[in-house]
Amino acid sequence: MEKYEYLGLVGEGSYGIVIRSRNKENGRIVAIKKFLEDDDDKMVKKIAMREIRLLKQLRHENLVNLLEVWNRRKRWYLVFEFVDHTLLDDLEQCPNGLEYDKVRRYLIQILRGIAFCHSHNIIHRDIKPENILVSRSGVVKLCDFGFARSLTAPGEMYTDYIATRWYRAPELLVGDTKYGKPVDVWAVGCLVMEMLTGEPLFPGDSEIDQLFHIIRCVGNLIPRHKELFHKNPLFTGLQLPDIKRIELLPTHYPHIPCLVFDLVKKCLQIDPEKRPSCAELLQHNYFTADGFSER
Ligand code: 38R
Repeated sequence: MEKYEYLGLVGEGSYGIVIRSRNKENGRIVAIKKFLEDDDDKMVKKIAMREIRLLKQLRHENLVNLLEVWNRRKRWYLVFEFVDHTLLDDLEQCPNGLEYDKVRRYLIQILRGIAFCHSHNIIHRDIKPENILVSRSGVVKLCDFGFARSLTAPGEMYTDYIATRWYRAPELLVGDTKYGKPVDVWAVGCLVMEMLTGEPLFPGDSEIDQLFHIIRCVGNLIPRHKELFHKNPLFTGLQLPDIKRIELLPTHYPHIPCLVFDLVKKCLQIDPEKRPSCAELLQHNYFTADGFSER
């Protein structure tokens, strides 16, 4: 711990804080994630250990690298490589959306990172601009993979899950416990639209508003999810709209090329079973048509 020199605070969240630091022995710049105190909870420790082991195994060019871990005075400290900025910073810099080529370069790397995790049966569940790191040379690295959930899971109800709701799949919103890898594919669809337009696609201000945004845009829930909605105490007394015509139409986004629009529509299927896998998305014409994915 003493070998690190404090450089500045880069992030703050329900997990704790992220500090940019310098390793005094080798000059390396790192990001230290300092977790909130884990109040003697053996479960928290057990899950933290398992997750750390997992992160150490998950080595991929598009995932942030975990360098070191320590526990001191009931707090966990995770030392990661430092990556220049986040996609959130990029979006703040470009309020009208990112350049078309940049979106494609970012997206292929995001999908490669998620595909790798999915091949190890890990679901991220919290894909959002802040969790996508971008190096100065344009290398994209996902962070926070599957970690937040496992650490906060014990004692915390599924429904007060703290992740940003804007990227949450309909199955998570209605409280389906049988969700899986398609939740990450949904988030990718939301993210691509945001990269292209500069605006979040579904900026819901509550759980129900989130569902309304989604249904208005991509159509009615599947029967199983409608049933879960009506059984969920969170939505007592609330009605779902019945949509006849969906609004995610290319005519609403005339400046978005149809190849990427087709990819987004596939990610945003209301039925999770119909969404393609990340590996399939990587074979989409958007990446293969002009030999881009080989370059
Ligand atoms: C930056 C740069 C600017 N803002 N992070 C990933 C680790 C990391 C973060 N490595 N390099 C960075 N670089 C924990 C930020 N902010 C940021 C990014 C992610 C704040 C919070 C989070 C979420 C994982 C988390 C540090 N955890």
